[in-house]
Amino acid sequence: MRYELYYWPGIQGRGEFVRLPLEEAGADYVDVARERGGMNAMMALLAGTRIARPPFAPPFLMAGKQVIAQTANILLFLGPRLGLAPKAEAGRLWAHQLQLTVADFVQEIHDTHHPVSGGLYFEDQKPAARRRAEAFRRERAPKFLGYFEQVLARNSAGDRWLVGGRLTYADLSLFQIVAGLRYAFPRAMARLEKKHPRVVALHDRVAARPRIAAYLASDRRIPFNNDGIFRRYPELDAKR
Ligand SMILES: N[C@@H](CCC(=O)N[C@@H](CS)C(=O)NCC(=O)O)C(=O)O
Repeated sequence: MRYELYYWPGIQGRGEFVRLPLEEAGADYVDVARERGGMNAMMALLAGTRIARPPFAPPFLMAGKQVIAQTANILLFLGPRLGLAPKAEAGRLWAHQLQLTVADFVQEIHDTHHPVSGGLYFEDQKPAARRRAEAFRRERAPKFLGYFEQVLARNSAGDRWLVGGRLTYADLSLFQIVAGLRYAFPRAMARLEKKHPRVVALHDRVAARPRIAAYLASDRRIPFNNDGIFRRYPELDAKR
């Protein structure tokens, strides 16, 4: 099966949570909008009227005739096919539950620089962004990271992975969260990392996996930049 991923070509964004499992599994996939003519193809699908079950927004995945959108839903679909989800239903739901929590976290990270509207420039919502980012750094980021730290600590199969004793797509997403927070909030994150050693160790474990390390070193990994979810605006980070 050749998967077709449709996502904005210049950013990691939410698409990265899908790229990582495809890369870890060595799956056959095309990052369509990064190919010649691919952006037109994506826009045509989004604007078109032919798809009976249309996606609201990228990322979306084409798998044969199926069109699947919503990041967590794409991963629910891909997880078992890529060997990155448990076999039993309870385990699959647990991985999905964690992924939905990642989605909430991602939205709150996005809202630090776009607290009023995604349709406005950051420059047009700076005072609100400063307030939102401060609350994020002080309350929300510690709450989310603390939650994932606890999930690791309570895992009866050990604290290497979030779900049971094997890597799942949820671990790849938590890796991406840590990498992104390091980029966006380097000062706040340096402090937060000390309180979340299991989460940081999981990040390092994922980064060291051969296929992930090769991907991160390749030009398929788009560098972080200030158009994505994780943006480096020094005024939104801690002062020191
Ligand atoms: N809940 C969706 C959110 C999708 C989403 O917000 N996609 C962004 C890019 S990361 C987008 O293009 N949004 C366009 C819009 O909301 O109008 C998911 O997790 O996939």
